[in-house]
Amino acid sequence: MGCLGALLFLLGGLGALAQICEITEVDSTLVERLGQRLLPWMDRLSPEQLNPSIYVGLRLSSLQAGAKEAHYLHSLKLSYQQSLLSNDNSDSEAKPSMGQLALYLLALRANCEFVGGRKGDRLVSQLKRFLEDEKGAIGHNHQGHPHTSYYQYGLGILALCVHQKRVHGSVVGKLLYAVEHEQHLQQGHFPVDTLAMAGLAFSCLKLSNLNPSQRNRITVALGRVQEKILKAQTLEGHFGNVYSTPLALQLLMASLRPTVELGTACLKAKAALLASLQHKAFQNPLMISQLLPILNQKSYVDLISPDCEAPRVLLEPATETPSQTQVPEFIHVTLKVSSIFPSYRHSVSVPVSSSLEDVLKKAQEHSRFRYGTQASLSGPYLTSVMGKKAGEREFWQLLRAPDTPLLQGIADYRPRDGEAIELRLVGW
Ligand code: B12
Repeated sequence: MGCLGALLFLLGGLGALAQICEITEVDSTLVERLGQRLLPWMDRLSPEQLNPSIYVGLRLSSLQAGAKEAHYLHSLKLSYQQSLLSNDNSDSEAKPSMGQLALYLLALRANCEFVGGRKGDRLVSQLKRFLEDEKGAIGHNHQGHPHTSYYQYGLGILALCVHQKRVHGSVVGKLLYAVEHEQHLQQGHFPVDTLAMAGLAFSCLKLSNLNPSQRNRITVALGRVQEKILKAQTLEGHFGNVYSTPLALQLLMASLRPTVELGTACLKAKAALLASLQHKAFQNPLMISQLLPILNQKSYVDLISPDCEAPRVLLEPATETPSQTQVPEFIHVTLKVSSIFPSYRHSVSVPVSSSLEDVLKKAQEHSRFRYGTQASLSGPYLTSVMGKKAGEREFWQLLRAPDTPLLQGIADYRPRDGEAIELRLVGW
């Protein structure tokens, strides 16, 4: 055992190990800059742009947005209640998904509200119904898949749990089974994010003792989640990738099984995360919303009993440095699509620092390229290419040729000069 090991052992003896995975002493200017990036998104109040995750992230952070924050919650309530409680099924496309309803319930809890009353009860029933449907889709023999994902399934259980609403043991049982037989989660593309969300749901159930008959199974599954996440640590220190690390840390922070190995892994992850922050890797508001809680030593599990009186620093809008108007420099990016016939390949010229979305737009204007997107909490999601829509359990994967999947979506990724980007239809 090295110096660090000895220190951790000593802390354990003092009963302080529960805080072993906390990310403390992060430069407050760095944290404020992250919060400032959320502010412009809080002015976007149209139903497709409202994002309950932003509200949750801010409330669990050390920062606050004053009146803007209250107004944002008000808009969330209007929008979610209207679309979820209206009996009008004509625009069912626009109705929030199970995961979005779950995030909305987390947002209410982040404001120290318990969902209740006639309207609240209807929302809880809807979420329970969603979970029952998903349980049906997974099937008795666990051969099927949820229509959404195990990520949203875990999120749904977590949201009900922080509101102290019990879900049937058979619903929890499907998530337990998926973790116990990890091929179900491993097949997916982002096992660390999914495992972390399942683990957060289990932690909540365990702490709230809502499903006492499954207590032992939940404890074992939590241990397994922790072990899998630790195994997924990269040489750099991230759990999975840079963007799964915040949720992984939320889970590890809420861990009830602190060990020396965990302490060492968390220190490494903290270093990797701080390096990513310096490199401005966190621009996407959803990603920032998952990161801010851990920089304030909080996780979604803290929504069991949130501290709404905790002092938080008021965010001021970032002061913009006027950019000098220069003649834009241009870069060339090659766009490839081989999953269709005839295949497509075209080089596009765009200004430096254009997003991949700008490349797609330019290609659409100047060639036979066509694409379609759908708004999501992470930004525009690519749904179709050259008229071909991704089917159920398929998606248009973004890759840097020849074979490196991108870690960002079309709105955030900024290709470099000479890069070739492939859009590939794959199963998940
Ligand atoms: C499940 C999932 C998927 C599924 C989604 C299908 C489904 N029916 O669920 C699949 C495997 C298809 C997928 C694909 C991709 N994903 Co994904 N995905 C997730 C995951 C685990 C959960 C998303 C979710 O359900 N959220 C909850 C619900 C309530 O929110 P929602 O907005 O309504 O959910 C929808 C969107 O999230 C959308 N979606 C999923 N992934 C992505 C990624 C981007 C960039 C966008 C704009 C939308 C989007 O699908 C969800 C279901 O409709 C998150 C993990 C996380 N930490 O958030 C990663 C995550 C969001 N994905 C990520 C990435 C990078 C991608 C891809 C760009 C990968 C690639 N190289 O192609 C593609 C998207 C490409 C495209 N066509 O635009 C990153 C985003 C990082 C970032 N910087 O923003 C995350 C954080 C995973 C990670 N750790 O790297 N994903």
